Amino acid sequence: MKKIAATLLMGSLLALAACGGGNSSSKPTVTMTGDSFIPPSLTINKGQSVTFDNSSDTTHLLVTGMNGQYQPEAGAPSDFENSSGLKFSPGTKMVETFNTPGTYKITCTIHPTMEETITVK
Ligand SMILES: [Cu+2]
Repeated sequence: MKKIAATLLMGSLLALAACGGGNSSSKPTVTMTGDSFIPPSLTINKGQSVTFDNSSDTTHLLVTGMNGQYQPEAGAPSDFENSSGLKFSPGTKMVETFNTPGTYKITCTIHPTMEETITVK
């Protein structure tokens, strides 16, 4: 009798552990250093949000496009869709949602070497 109870307990503990493992718990984040994005590319699902985290001590102005040049990209979050850019002061974080499948390039008008590719499936 005691043995059965112990077996049941072990079973439910294992089930809890499996549930709490958290497969989808990692939130997509793009971190800005002084002159680059980490990681430089990211694949997400339609409707997912990406946290843009400027943990550097430099201001970044993000737009869609490449090589520091703004280029309109249909379907990208509207915050990136203007030539003046989305301003990230040092220490600023913003969350942007990608609702339309596609491949989006994001660059910084101050640091043209910064290029991020976000693929939305
Ligand atoms: Cu920058």
